[in-house]
Amino acid sequence: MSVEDIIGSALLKERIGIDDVVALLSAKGAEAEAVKEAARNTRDRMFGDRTFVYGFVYFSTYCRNDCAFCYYRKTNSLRRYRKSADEIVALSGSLKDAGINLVDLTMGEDPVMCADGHRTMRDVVRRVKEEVDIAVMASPGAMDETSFKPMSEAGADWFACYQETYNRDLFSKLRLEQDFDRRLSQKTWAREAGMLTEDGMMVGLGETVRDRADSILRMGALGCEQIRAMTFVPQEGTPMSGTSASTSDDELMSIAVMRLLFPDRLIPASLDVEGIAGLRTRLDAGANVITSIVPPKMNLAGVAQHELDIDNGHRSVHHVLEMLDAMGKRAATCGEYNESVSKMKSKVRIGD
Ligand code: SAM
Ligand code: MD0
Ligand code: SF4
Repeated sequence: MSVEDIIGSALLKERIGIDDVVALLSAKGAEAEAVKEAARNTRDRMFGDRTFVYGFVYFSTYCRNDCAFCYYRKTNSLRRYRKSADEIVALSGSLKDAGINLVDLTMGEDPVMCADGHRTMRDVVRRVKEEVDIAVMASPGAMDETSFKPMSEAGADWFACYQETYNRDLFSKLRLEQDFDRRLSQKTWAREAGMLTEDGMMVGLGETVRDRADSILRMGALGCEQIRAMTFVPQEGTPMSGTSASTSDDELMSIAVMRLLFPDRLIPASLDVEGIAGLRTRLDAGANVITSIVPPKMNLAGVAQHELDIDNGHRSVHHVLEMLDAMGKRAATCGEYNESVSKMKSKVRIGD
């Protein structure tokens, strides 16, 4: 089938097989633009002019893991920080006041926060929920099955844990000494505990186009309400520091294909890859959530780009809202966002 025909089938909600997903992801030039245009129109049809905006609070950069791609892997030497619960509540409150819809509470697998069934992390979630009254995403890495119900009861609306790839061999080279199935189960355990879930894949770390197509289909089938693709950014001091950086083209095609195949999912445009310069291209590929909005001058880091555009304020809520306005879009209100969350929670999908 031609790319045009595959787009047509997707719009008619016909089942798209992996060969066709590979063809969409491989589209170039005018055909690639047609995929993105169809994705953008689908996004507009599903979500109108509203974009969801997520504040990012990377509250502890300590980690017990040694992921080959990550700046914060335990064997990298860097100055780490752990924010106090009071600081996290204050940061979350100021992000809410500035207009964000959700706070993404993210950490490395910090042994202090993970101890005793993630008790300290959970206390942070509970305090943010009670004192700030905002939607909360917990991104603590992998947890034991018994920690999910308490995390949900503490007030986490979302649980994010990215598989990175569904190619098991590649996974074992990236997430060293980590178990593929345990990480996959995170999404199921979170859903069973009543949370919405986010899965994600990384692009540009040695996977094939077919691997990407497979990851997209698997993430979709798993039923996660939010799915993402992020380009790998090589990090100093890691085994993958010498890997050449990719352009974001493959990420943009992945975003567009996810949107075409799974029209109602939330799909982020992360500021953590190319900073604010990468916002428009990602929204134009069909993303409907802006993530990794970070307040300046608070000594908070990004993940893939730990400094880019943070202290100059370009990843601030204010600047992002200005950019959205210039693109003829608007941020959703918290009321609108919370309504979407309630709707999604009422029909949590059980994966097939
Ligand atoms: N530590 C938790 C975990 O690993 O699940 C949560 C935070 S982790 C830093 C969040 C995600 O950032 C990873 O799952 C990965 O997809 C992404 N990431 C980390 N390093 C990256 C890099 N160098 N380039 C692009 N994305 C990266
Ligand atoms: C982002 N830096 O949204 C964040 C991070 C963790 N839940 C999200 C990868 O790009
Ligand atoms: Fe730790 Fe997450 Fe980085 Fe892996 S990706 S080293 S778990 S912070």
